[in-house]
Amino acid sequence: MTAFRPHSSHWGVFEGGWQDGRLVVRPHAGDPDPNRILQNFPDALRHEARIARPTVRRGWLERGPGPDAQRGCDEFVAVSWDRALGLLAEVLARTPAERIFGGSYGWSSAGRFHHAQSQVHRFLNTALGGYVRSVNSYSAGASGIILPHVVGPMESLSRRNVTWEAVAAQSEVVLAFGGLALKNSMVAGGGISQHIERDSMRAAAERGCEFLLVGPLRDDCPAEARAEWLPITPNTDTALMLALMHAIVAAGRHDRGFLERCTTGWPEFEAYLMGRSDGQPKDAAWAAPITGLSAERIAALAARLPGRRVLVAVAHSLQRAEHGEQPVWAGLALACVLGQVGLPGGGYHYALGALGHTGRRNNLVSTAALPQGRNRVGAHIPVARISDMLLHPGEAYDYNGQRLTYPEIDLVYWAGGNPFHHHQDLNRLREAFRRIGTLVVHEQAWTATARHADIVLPVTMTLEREDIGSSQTDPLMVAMHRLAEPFGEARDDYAIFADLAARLGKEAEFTEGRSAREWLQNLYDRTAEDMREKGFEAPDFEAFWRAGYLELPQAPDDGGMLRAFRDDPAGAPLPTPSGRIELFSGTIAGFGYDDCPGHPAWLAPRDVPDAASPLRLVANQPATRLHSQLDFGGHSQETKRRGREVMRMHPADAATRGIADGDIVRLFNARGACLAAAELTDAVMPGVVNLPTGAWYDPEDPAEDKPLCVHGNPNVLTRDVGTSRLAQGCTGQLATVQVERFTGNLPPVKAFTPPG
Ligand SMILES: Nc1nc2c(c(=O)[nH]1)N[C@H]1C(S)=C(S)[C@@H](COP(=O)(O)OP(=O)(O)OC[C@H]3O[C@@H](n4cnc5c(=O)[nH]c(N)nc54)[C@H](O)[C@@H]3O)O[C@H]1N2
Ligand SMILES: Nc1nc2c(c(=O)[nH]1)N[C@H]1C(S)=C(S)[C@@H](COP(=O)(O)OP(=O)(O)OC[C@H]3O[C@@H](n4cnc5c(=O)[nH]c(N)nc54)[C@H](O)[C@@H]3O)O[C@H]1N2
Ligand SMILES: [Mo]
Repeated sequence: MTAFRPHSSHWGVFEGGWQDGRLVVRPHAGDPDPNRILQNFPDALRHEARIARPTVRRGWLERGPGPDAQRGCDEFVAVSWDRALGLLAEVLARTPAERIFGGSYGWSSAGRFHHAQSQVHRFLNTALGGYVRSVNSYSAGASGIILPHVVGPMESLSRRNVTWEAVAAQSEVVLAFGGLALKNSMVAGGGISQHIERDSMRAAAERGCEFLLVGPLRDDCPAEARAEWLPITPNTDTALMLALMHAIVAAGRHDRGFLERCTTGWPEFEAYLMGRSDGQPKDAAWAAPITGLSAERIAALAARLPGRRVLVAVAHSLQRAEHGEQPVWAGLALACVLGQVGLPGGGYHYALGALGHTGRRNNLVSTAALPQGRNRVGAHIPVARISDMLLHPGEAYDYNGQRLTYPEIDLVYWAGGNPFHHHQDLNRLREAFRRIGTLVVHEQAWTATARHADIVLPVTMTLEREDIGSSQTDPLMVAMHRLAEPFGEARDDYAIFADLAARLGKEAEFTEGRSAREWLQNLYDRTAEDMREKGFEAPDFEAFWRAGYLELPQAPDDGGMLRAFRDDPAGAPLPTPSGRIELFSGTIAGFGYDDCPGHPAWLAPRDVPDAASPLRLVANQPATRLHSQLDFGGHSQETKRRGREVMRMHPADAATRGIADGDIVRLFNARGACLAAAELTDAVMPGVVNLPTGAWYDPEDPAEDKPLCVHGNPNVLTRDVGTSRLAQGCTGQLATVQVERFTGNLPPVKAFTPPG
């Protein structure tokens, strides 16, 4: 047994050592509730799915850059590093920065220096002058745009807001739209040393706090919360929120003082709510058939809320859907009607428990990040519009009050993300990638994105390099020691970019003359200096590295922006045009979008079940991994059945289709089809099926137009349309599908076998 050394990941701080030639991973001793995602590491480290050598697609090698329908079904040729980087430097040198898409969205790994997205952005800026970038996220595409218009920056609602400590001590009711699933709070970007959610919910429930879970899946709240489940038809939460507000106002139990003092636009919104502006009161009888909850149940729920310390929590998932802006805004309005905004344990929390970042205190010092240099290209897209951009260059579209035009792209550069995991309508994405000249991918493993690339460069896994792990919402800074030698010929992203920069005559600009170790020291020193300036002691780099950990000071739980505003609306106004919470927004109304009007509104979705696609698919975050990362690892694999991802459905929906537990099923709609293994459970409401994201896309015959994914990636089924003209966010959480028992010969899963 070798000594255990510290390392960190997005799903937890841990220590690793070697025993009998095998990596052993044990969670950080201080973590009260570690998770098993860590156990994906040992098998993944030397798995055959890892990329061993630089590789070039044969068609690109022989014919050069250009549109190619072979992309995704061609052969690959292994080449030397010198040849691969020589070819790449040549094509980069002759491609104008305005024609390079370097958005490179993705989570990559936890270390702050080897963070691949920062590396690729810095490289493109320093060596080439810039790139077309992407803005916003797949996580919070709609909320990231609407919240600043109506209340303030998203971080002030998610990361600096009501804490779990306050929930445990003070909340009386937590009304959780989309739940508070422990599987989700396992994860925090940059690393997490303490998973506190389970104990916080247990403490709150034991004190008598009521958790109300509004959502299609019963297990979106842990047993410790003792939650009451209100199974709601997906994408109808806005109707329920409106009906709750209607009932509270009709009973005269709304907090008029708060609405008067802290909001603007209540009269316009109230006229809509009560039906004076459109003739339709948004009452419980109206909402019942929309939401699938009875009018009595809605009325009873409304009666339970006023006068109590209620926290309205809205999950990210609600806004990753058509008109996703509305439940985010309507939830805020509901919290205003209840008047608890800014009080300890009450009010409004966006994305509580969606990640291990929310509901926490913030560090007093910031962790230095790799400087990214200056991007001289102004063009950008909302991140989820990538296929639209590649398929429709030169076309105009609406976004947040602007009229933008999709740029023409020749080369796409990806490091640290997996668009064949994160994007919707993968058949359309394949078509989009076939239009460009060159797709470059840095990857640790043969993901579908790598398989669709022209130049594939093997990179080290986090375990194979040193780094610093840290996040603004976790007090532990971790000296991530190297635990293994690089796989095959894999190199660090940094080393690859330094080599490329040298070939482009820009090495000094990119590296500033520093080795990776010297960058770590540089980043650490900036945090240490910040600490010392604030009166705290900080060891020098060598001492930090030897100790393995540094505890960072944290700010007190002061309730953040909303508390300060409630206490003094005039003295601490919100950063909105009125300085208040906007229940009617003149700015948004002024854009004139029919799919996002000037106040929260029920807008019936277009994507609703019909005879061809009668079931609603919930494509949520997976419990056994982060997105697609290390899907070939031990923990992710042990939960598959017959090698397939598991789709859960209600026994009643299974019975009418002759599906038994464990059967292989085919999910399909107009956009595509995939296989999965069925699990029957009444934790899923009738009419809904649940297939989480993250199973690697695995086309049975990649040469086909819309091949069957034999493994269970739900993004072959989801729609590639924006939330609205306001935010153009991703709508991948939901889709409509049909499901049938699969009776053909079961095709093998090839996703983890390297391409020939
Ligand atoms: N249908 C549907 N789709 C969704 C969602 C949904 O709810 N439903 N959720 C969306 C959300 S919220 C998100 S955030 C996205 C996530 O989408 P992504 O962030 O793209 O997903 P990951 O699987 O984390 O991709 C990270 C990739 O980086 C690679 N990687 C890890 N470390 C390194 C490194 O050091 N260097 C390099 N070069 N590569 C590295 C991993 O192997 C992996 O392939 O998915 C979105 N997609
Ligand atoms: N284990 C693990 N944790 C993760 C991630 C991961 O990949 N793995 N990804 C992380 C990332 S990047 C992000 S952004 C967050 C995402 O955080 P979320 O988007 O909140 O997470 P999801 O699991 O997609 O959705 C939460 C739940 O919302 C419910 N839901 C879906 N549609 C609706 C609806 O219309 N109404 C209601 N009321 N409920 C609905 C579903 O039942 C689902 O389980 O998760 C993070 N946490
Ligand atoms: Mo996300």
